[in-house]
Amino acid sequence: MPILPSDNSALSELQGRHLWHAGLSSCSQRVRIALAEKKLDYVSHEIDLHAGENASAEYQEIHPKGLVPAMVIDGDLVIDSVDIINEIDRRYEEPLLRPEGKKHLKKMDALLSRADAAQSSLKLLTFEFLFSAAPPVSKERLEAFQQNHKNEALKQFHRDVAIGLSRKRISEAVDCSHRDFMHLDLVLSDGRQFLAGDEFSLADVAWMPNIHRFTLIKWPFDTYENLRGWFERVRERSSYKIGLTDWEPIEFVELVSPNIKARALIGDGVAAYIPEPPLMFWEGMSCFTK
Ligand SMILES: N[C@@H](CCC(=O)N[C@@H](CS)C(=O)NCC(=O)O)C(=O)O
Repeated sequence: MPILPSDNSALSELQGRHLWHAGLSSCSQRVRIALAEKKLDYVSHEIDLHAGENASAEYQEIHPKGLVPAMVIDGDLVIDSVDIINEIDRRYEEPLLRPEGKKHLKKMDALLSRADAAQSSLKLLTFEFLFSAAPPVSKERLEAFQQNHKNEALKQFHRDVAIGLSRKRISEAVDCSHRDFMHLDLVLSDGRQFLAGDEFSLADVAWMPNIHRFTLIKWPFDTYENLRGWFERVRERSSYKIGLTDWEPIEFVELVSPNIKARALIGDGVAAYIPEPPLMFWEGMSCFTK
């Protein structure tokens, strides 16, 4: 159900497009890319996740799970990035970001569900390899988050991160991501230009931030040749700059990059967790459906 019923009258009275989002959030990047593809402007409400702004009472009245992104379009609240980009495409048809024909549409939807399911691995690996390369969040901030946020699963995740993620969880997340990348590589192996066919679609929008994120943590993409070629193509689009890199805090990326490289050099980078030998094709099934 993409449009959420909301008791918040301040939201239902909002006209136009309003987006609550964060610069480095991959789910927010999806939505900004879709908006850029459609050349749609919006009122930006930036939420500083690092400062724990998503734990404020005010924000939790907007997004019931206290996550970003959330979007209001003419008073209708939509959460979950895949639902938001679908809703944007449904409301604003030009250019249409879905292929024609039921069969292709079904394939695009499957790729969108897979991108949605990939979020938990992406998040875990982001905290493990990207955020851990930055100075730690203060104890006071962690405690305030635990006190103020109502999303128990999210709070548990932050507690797990604070004490250190287990090798098993890291390996599982790496394994799931590797399956996804093999699957995407296979999908592209028939020579198509984009994930759902020869036209750019929401499937590309959904996966662009994920591949970008894994490049930041130095995931070795050499073995997925088709996927690498696809990423080279999509990163040329203006929406990649407008929706993604323009919002990425460059100082943060520059700060963590040497630490990520150093961790890789001592043999504990993300590449060290990729299963060896590579999984077979038939094992490229999503972790979500397995
Ligand atoms: N399924 C949701 C996932 C949203 C989500 O996990 N958002 C992350 C940022 S990408 C978040 O808000 N994290 C807050 C936190 O870790 O405190 C979507 O696609 O929008």
